[in-house]
Parts: sequence; structure tokens; C-alpha cells
Amino acid sequence: MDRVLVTGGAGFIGANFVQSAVSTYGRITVLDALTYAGDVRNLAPVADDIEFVEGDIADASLVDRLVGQTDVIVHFAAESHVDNSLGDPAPFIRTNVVGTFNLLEAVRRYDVRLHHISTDEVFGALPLDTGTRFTEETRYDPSSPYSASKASSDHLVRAWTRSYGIAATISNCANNYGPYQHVEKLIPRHITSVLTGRRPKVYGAGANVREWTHVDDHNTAVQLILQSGRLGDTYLIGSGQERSNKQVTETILRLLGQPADAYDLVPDRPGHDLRYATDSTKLRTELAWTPQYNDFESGLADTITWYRDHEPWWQAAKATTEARYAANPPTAV
Ligand code: NAD
Ligand code: TDX
Repeated sequence: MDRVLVTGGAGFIGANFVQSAVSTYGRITVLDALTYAGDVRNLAPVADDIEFVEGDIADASLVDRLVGQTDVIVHFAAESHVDNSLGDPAPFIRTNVVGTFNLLEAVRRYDVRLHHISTDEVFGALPLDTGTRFTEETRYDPSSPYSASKASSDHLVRAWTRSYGIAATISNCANNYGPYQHVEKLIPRHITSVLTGRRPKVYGAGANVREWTHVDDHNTAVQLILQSGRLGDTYLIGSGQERSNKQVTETILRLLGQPADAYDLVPDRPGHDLRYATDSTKLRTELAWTPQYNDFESGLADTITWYRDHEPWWQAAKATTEARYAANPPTAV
């Protein structure tokens, strides 16, 4: 596992991965297109210890060259935001489907180990309050262009594993939170809205439930899968910490010293999945994964502190993001 290629390493989860994994591997090369979601500042603490290549996973010849010089790929690069996919699905197909296809073809040529990062959204929605959870065997049933593109990429990885015998693993993680998350996503959007005097916007009735997993716990799981995961297998990753959007919003407001009802309900996201919840027993029993952030409210408080302390990191993106939401509300697709 000497030479590691991290795609999407300038984004939220990828940058946290690179920062935590830099001492584990001989050489890390980050390949990132620096879309609106990527930011080289996310890699500043390790800039001298890694190689950074600005480039697109949809560029097959670049991918071929880099994969030919690597032992392991950790594939985070993706268009990652559901609301954006509703407005313009095309980049999601290009990056998430065609980009993954390019990586797979290069992996096949050079016999390189691949870990593919995916999401629990590929399974669609669970009903509220039933206690049911997604497992590694749950049927795929994606709702949004984003989740359909991630489902497609998972299917490609499985097919290349079965047909060509590539050495690949897949993980499907629940919703992440923590430092460096783009302000378009629920938790950083709400925090930065309150910090800039805006009222958080909650879609529908706020009853939708997500399972909040700290980004460090996600990345610990990825490292375990890289070290000891069974080739060809899929692992679900999730903290078990389920909260409704209304609960998350009220907690953020409380932690920021605001009245718990200082938010607005806005029209719902089309195709809005009601609930996600994973059963991560396989990861916990076979690879001994133990999440460290077992108290969501305290992880959220740490995250609020990070955003308070890093206003220059998010200020410009906040203005652009809110202008984009105002011009193209996902609720009016
Ligand atoms: P992000 O949007 O913050 O980062 C994505 C990164 O990929 C950015 O740096 C961007 O510049 C880069 N990128 C986009 N298109 C590219 C291309 N064509 N070529 C090269 N680089 C490109 O996303 P994230 O939240 O860090 O998600 C990372 C991965 O984890 C994604 O595959 C996502 O589907 C998955 N995931 C995310 C979550 C979550 O809650 N955020 C949960 C489960 C799984
Ligand atoms: O302003 C908002 N108000 C609101 O009510 C935003 C941005 C979101 N929401 C709701 C929609 C969801 O029910 O909050 C929930 C979380 O929304 P997002 O942060 O957009 O995340 P989600 O759609 O659940 O997808 C996330 O988790 C799985 C990531 O963006 C994906 O990349 C990951 O695969």
C-alpha cells in the first residue's frame, strides 16, 4: 500500500481522509478537479507531504497515467449534492458514472486495488419509525439523479469485480458532518446561516430522518477496509445516531443561543427520501470498527466551533451558495 491515489481529495471527506492518512502511506497523490466543492485550502496542513494534481476523472488519459503509477485508489471524487442534481443532472452522470468507468478501466489495465466510496442513498428511503435499516443485501432503489448516479457507479464496480476480477471494495456511508463540509449541505448551511443572521430553511415538515456520522469515523472505517476488507465485498458505515431535520435544526439553534423555533419551513425537496438508517454490524464485527463520535450533540457542538473559527474559509462560498439557492430553489424543480 505504498502509493495511494485519492480522487476528490480536496473535498470534504477526501481532505479529512488525506489529513488523517498522510502518515500511514508512503506517498499520497490527490487528483481533484477543484469544482466549486473542492478547495486546496482543505489540504493546507499536509500540502508539503502530498502530491496534488488538478485534473478531471472524466479525462481518461490523465486517469490512465496516474493509475499506472499507483498501488491503491481511494475514490471519493463525485458530484455530491442532491439539490444540485435536481437542477442539472448532467455533471453527476459525467463525474460519478463516466469518471468511475475511467478509473475502473485503468484499474483493470494496471491491476490496482480500488476502494469505492458510496452512499446509503443508493437504497432509497425507509419508512419513519419502523426500526428497519439498510443492510449490504438491501435492493437498490435510488430516488434522485445524485443517488442514481452513485448507484450506477456501485454497479459498475461490482460488474468489473465479477467480470474482470479487479481487486475492489465498496462502502456505503450514512450522512457525514464535521470540518470542511461545503456550506450547501444541511448542517454547515444552518450553522453559517445563523452566524450570518439568516433563518435556517427546513424542507417540508422537517420530519425526514438522517443518520449522522462524523467524517473522522467514516474515514477510520475506510482505513480499516483498505487494511483488512474482503476483496469484492461491500460494507455499510453508519453511527446509529438518527435525528430528524427538525431536531438537528433545533439543536443547532440552541447551541448558537437562538430560540429553537427561529427557522422557516419551506416547500419540500422533490423525491425527498424520508429516512436513511444503516445496519453496520458487518463492519463492527468483522473489522472491529467502533465510532468515536457516539454523542451527536457534542460532535455538532465541535462542528459549530470549527465553523465559528473558520469564517474566512466559508464566507465567499456562503454568499455564492445562498445566491444559487435563491435563483434555483430545489423545492421548485
Ligand atoms: P464534496 O462535494 O465535498 O467533494 C467532492 C470532491 O470531488 C471535490 O473536491 C471536487 O472538486 C471533486 N470532484 C468533483 N468532480 C470531479 C471530477 N470530475 N474529477 C476530479 N475531482 C472531482 O463531496 P463529499 O461530501 O466529500 O463526498 C465524497 C464522497 O463521499 C462522494 O463520493 C460522496 O458520494 C460520498 N458520500 C458522501 C456523504 C456525505 O454525507 N457528504 C455520505 C456518504 C457518501
Ligand atoms: O437547507 C436545507 N434544508 C433541509 O431541510 C438543506 C440543504 C437540506 N435539508 C434537508 C434535506 C435532507 O433531508 O436536510 C437533509 C440533509 O440534506 P443534505 O445535507 O443535502 O444531505 P442529503 O440529501 O441527506 O445527502 C447527504 O448524505 C448522503 C450528502 O449530501 C450526500 O453526498 C451523501 O451521499
